[in-house]
Amino acid sequence: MSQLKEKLQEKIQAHRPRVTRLTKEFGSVVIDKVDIGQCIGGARDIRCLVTDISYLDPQEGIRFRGKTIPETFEALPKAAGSEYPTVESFWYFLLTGDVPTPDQVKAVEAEFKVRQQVPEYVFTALRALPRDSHPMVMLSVAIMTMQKESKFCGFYNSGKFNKMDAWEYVYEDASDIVARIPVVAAFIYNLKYRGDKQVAIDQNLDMGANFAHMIGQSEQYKDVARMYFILHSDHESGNVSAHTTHLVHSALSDPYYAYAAGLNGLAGPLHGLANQEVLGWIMDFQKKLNGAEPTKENVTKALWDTLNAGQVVPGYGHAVLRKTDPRYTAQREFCLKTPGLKEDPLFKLVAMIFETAPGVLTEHGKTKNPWPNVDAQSGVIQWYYGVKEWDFYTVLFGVGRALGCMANITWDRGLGYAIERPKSVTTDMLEKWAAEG
Ligand code: FAM
Repeated sequence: MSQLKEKLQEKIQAHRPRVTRLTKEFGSVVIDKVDIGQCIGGARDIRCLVTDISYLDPQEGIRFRGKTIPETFEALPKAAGSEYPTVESFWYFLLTGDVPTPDQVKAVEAEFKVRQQVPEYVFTALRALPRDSHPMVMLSVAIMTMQKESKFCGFYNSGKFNKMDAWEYVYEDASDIVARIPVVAAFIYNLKYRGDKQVAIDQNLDMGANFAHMIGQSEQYKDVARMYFILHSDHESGNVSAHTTHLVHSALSDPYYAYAAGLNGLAGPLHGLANQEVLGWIMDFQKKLNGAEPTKENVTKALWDTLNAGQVVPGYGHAVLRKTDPRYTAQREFCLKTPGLKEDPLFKLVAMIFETAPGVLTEHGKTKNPWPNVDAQSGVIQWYYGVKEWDFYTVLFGVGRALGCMANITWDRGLGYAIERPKSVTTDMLEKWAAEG
């Protein structure tokens, strides 16, 4: 058993009695109530999910295992020659809640090198798809194609399945998916945008650095990849991709089925696809400017044009957050400290939208949160480094999100969470309860 798996076993075993006690002794303690608005309005704010991987405070933003984004970056061992941690060290941290030692990180890196071999049939399947398929379709298909590798499914069908050990097989699948997904993403990028010019894995590089290498990127982009994958990993469990993954896995569908479903949710424009939409919005705006300088006035007009056309301003608003997303801030700070990037015209335009959009959205008066979310900033960095194919941006999100979703379902099985099955009601019932007050 690997060091990480052993540590995880220890943590899961220590945690199980807490859940048993809560269920047995305190199962009827009320922690929320539901109104008609929430029932019709997407279950907003209802407390009915549990996860210890991350927690989202509306004012403060995300905490991974109790740490804010700056605290997480500060605490974790860094990649060689970099001020950013490796994705592998973050994976250890998300799964166990412990900051790993450099040796523990090395062990995960070595484990990922073994796991990251993607079966050749996955590439054959991807090449058989129409080349103009959206890259999120390709990513989802690749994950589904690998389902036949599932160790969890094998365990289930072995006749020896039991609830206590099931998490170990989820952990195996989860680790395989996390290790392989950047390799698949790089393959898709090279297939779609670089004439199928494929690059072999560099066995000496950590996950983020190897992804940069495989898509033909610069030394600096290695940190971009590390930062990007970590920032996009988890946002507690109610968001569409995390919740879908949890829901599908709750039926004991294996991690491949579950994460492909999560990715399909991430591909929606109100969720992960928003970063692609942001770039699309900006490019349309620049086209309309026809060479003129962007100003506060013309940005304001463009924002109102979007709103008056009944569309949302992509990259702004959030279901839970009520302040600027710290994932936006982390990326903005990266831009500000990177020579060249802070003078980049696209960065300046995004910064001007940041100055303008909250006021416009407040005046518009609909959104509960006029501040930017993660997607408002992420495309700028990719564009600057030459990853200009913006329909690929959600794939990058999907690589990062695998970390959170896979850590979550490993724990779901460790703690034996039930199949999810909320209750539905009819409109007649709602009207009856409404009349009764
Ligand atoms: N532009 C215009 N209108 C907006 C808006 C925006 N950016 N954000 C919210 N609204 C509207 C929303 O459409 C709703 O209008 P109706 O009452 O006519 O339906 C109203 O404001 C109230 O919505 P809310 O309660 O503030 O937000 P929701 O919780 O319903 O939705 C989002 C949250 C994220 C789906 C929504 O803010 C949105 O559509 N934002 C733009 C898309 C985006 O950036 N998504 C990415 C979210 C991100 F964090 C992620 O998942 N990656």
